[in-house]
Amino acid sequence: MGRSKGRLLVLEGIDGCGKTTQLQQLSSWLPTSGLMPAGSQLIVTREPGGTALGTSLRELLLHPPQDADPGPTAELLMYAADRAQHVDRVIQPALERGDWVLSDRFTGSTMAYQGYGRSLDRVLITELERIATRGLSPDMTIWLDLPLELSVQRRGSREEDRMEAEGFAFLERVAKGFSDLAKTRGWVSVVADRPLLEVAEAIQTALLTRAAAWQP
Ligand code: T5A
Repeated sequence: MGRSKGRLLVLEGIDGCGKTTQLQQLSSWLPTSGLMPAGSQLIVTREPGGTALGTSLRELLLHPPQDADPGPTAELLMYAADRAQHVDRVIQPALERGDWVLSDRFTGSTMAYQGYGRSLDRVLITELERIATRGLSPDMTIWLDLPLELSVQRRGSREEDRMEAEGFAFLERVAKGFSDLAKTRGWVSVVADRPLLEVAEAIQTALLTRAAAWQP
C-alpha cells in the first residue's frame, strides 16, 4: 500500500490506562494545534469496533452470548477481521483524502494481547498483521505506560469484559508485551500515572516533536 497524504496516530496500552480519556483530549487539541493541513478532517476511531461489521465483532469478542466465547485462534482471527475491515473502509480512505486518523488501539494490541497474553505464534501474528493492514503502519504510536496495579484500581468495580476477566497474570504478560513493543517498534512512551492534563501535555509535546520531522 503506497504512502498516503494523511496521518495515522494510534494510542496503545493496557485496559484502563486512559486511552479513551486522552483520545478526547487529543481530538479537541489536534484541530487547533496547527499540525493538520487546512481543510483536513480528524477521524477518531477504535479497534475493535471502528466499522459496522467491527461493532458486531466487538460485541462477540468482549461480551459473547453464553457458550459463544471464541477460542484463542478464533479470537485472533476476529481481531484481524475487524482490522482488515477498519483499514479498508475507514482508515485507508481517510488517509487518501488527506485526513488524519486517531485510533484507540491498532496492530500493537494484537501482538500484546494475543502474542504475549495468549502466547500465540508471533510470526503468524506478524503475517496476519501484514494481511489485515495491507502494509499500512501508523505514523506515530503513543503507549500510555501505566502500572498494572493502577489500571486495575482505575477500572474499579465496573463490570469486566471478557478480556479484562482473564486475570492479573494474563494482563502482566500483555503489559510486558507493550513494553517490549514500545522499544522495538519505536513508539513514544508516555508516563500515564500523572494527572490527566499532565498526560495530555506530554502527548502534545511528543506529537509536536515527532511531527516536526514529517515531510509536508
Ligand atoms: N484487544 C484489542 C485484543 O485483545 N486484541 C486486539 O487486537 C485489540 C484491538 C478492547 C479489548 O480488546 C482487547 C484489548 C481490550 O481488552 P477497549 O475498549 O479498548 O477494549 O478496552 P480498554 O482499554 O479496557 O478501554 P477502557 O475504556 O476501559 O480503558 P481506557 O480507554 O484505556 O481508559 P479510560 O480513559 O476509560 O480511563 C479509565 C478510568 O481511569 C480514569 C478515567 O476517568 C476512567 O475512570 N482516568 C484517570 N484517572 C486518574 N488520572 C488520569 N490521568 C486518568 N486518566 C483516566
